Parts: sequence; structure tokens; C-alpha cells
Amino acid sequence: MELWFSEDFSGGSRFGARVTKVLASHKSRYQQIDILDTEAFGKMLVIDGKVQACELDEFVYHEMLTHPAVLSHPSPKKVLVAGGGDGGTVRECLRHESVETVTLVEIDSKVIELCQQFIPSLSFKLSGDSRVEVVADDASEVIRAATDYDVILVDSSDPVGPSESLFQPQFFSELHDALAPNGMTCLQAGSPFLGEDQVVKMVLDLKKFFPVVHLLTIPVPSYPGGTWCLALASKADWNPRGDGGETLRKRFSEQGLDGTLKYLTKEMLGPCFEVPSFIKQRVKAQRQAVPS
Ligand code: AG3
Repeated sequence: MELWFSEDFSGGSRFGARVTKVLASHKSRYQQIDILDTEAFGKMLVIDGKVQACELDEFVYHEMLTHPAVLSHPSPKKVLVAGGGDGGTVRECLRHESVETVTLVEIDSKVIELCQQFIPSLSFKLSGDSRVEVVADDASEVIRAATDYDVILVDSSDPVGPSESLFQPQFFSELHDALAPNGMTCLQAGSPFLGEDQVVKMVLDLKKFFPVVHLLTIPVPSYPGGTWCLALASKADWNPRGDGGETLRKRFSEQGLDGTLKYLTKEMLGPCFEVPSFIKQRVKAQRQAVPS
């Protein structure tokens, strides 16, 4: 018998993967968590029916959520990861030699537990590294009380269920205040093809609080539409392309990243901030329609 996993997304679309084994299926206090072994995508974490990460392409998402933001900070020491209980983002943060502490705030400790048991390639850094602190709490509450993070990475699920508050303008304001003066943040921002309205709204809402907002567009074959957006926002006035990416490339080597990554190359630092025309047009049109 063939077993297929499928994820329905907006606009009448569906993603599918053939399942070779259901490794875990658990209803936690917050959500349904499934870990599947699939033929084409490897082991896959699914929450409430939505793909969060899989072995085939997780490195693209986790590297790009982490490195452009951390490299954009002149001296990143104190990092917070909101959500991201699978551990992929923490793993990437720890590659930076200057980073002294990484606090992972995950509301659902069952996600951490199951990923540690079944997908160690993502989660292996969550225990045994003295720089990592794991907090089981609501990330928006922790961020509301914080003031001095250098980098905050918002590695949330979609804006429904437990992550809904992480997409509200109120949260963006608190995120701004939780960062130290040169603070940088990067947030998962949705699908540019199937969820364009959400991406555009997020950019405009972030711009109400941050002087600089950049969109990154990345290939993630296991996410709806196969392409995903990340929003990078800076508290200080900072143009990562100002010197053609030279500063970022220099920091890349200083942080010890040479030869360590699977997706991001030094040469992509600069070009990775280019935004596809159709998204740029939409942001522009929307901004004119709703002057702030
Ligand atoms: N966070 C982003 C998941 C978005 C995927 N959405 C979907 N499949 N509908 C993933 C957490 C990985 N650390």
C-alpha cells in the first residue's frame, strides 16, 4: 500500500510526498506533531499538517534565516531564536565564533523532544553545548520582557495557531524594543507565490518599526509553492549591499564560516538581497495605497 502525505495550501494548491514510515505522531498540548520518513525529502517534521523542515532542503531555510542577519551585526554575541524547536536555526547560530549565547524559546517542548529522537541532524546542538539555553515558553512573552539581544531570529510556523501573535504589528514593535541598538532580526515571511498578501503586509508592518527591512527569497521545495520569503530587519541604519557585500564577506571568514555551509556562499552575500520584481512592485503599490 502506498502512503502519501499531502499539505493543502491557499489558492487550491497541494504539496505531496510519499511516506515510507511514520516515525512519530503525537498530539501535544499545543498542536499535532508528526515525524515522517519520506522517499524524496528524507525525514520530515510536520506540525498541524504543515511541513516545517525536512532533510532534503532544511539547510537552505536555516542558513538563510540565520547568516545574513548574524553577519549584518558588527558584533553578534547574544542571540534569541523564537520557535524553531527542531534545532536547525540554533545549529546555524553556533557556527559563528563571536556568538556567546543562543537562547531557544520554544513553546512546545514536545517538538524538541521528538526532533532530538528522530532528526538528530537538525537537533544535535540542542544539548551538550554550553552556549545554548533552552526555554519552554511563549516567545512573544519572552521578547516582550527583553531589551538587549543582538540578533533575534523568528523561526515560527505559519500565522495560524500558536504562532499567530508573531505576525502582528504589536509583536514587531516588541521585537524592536527587545533588540540592543545595532540589533538585527530575521523572520520567516511566507510564500511569495501563494501568500503574496501576507509577505507584502509583513514588510509594510515591519517598516513601521524598523528603519531598514530587506526581503530574502529562497528555494524550499518542501514548502508550499517551492519558494519562501524571509524578512530581515535592522534597528540601525544598515545597507548590507552598500559596499557590494564586501563587509558581509569579510565577516563570513572572520566568523569561521568558510567551507562550513551547504547553501550560502560568500559570493551570494549581496545578490541574495535582490528582490524579484513582482514582489517589489506589490510592496511599492501597497505602500502608495496605504500611506503610513
Ligand atoms: N518554520 C517555517 C515553516 C513555514 C512552512 N509553512 C508551511 N509548510 N505551510 C519552520 C521551522 C523550521 N525550523
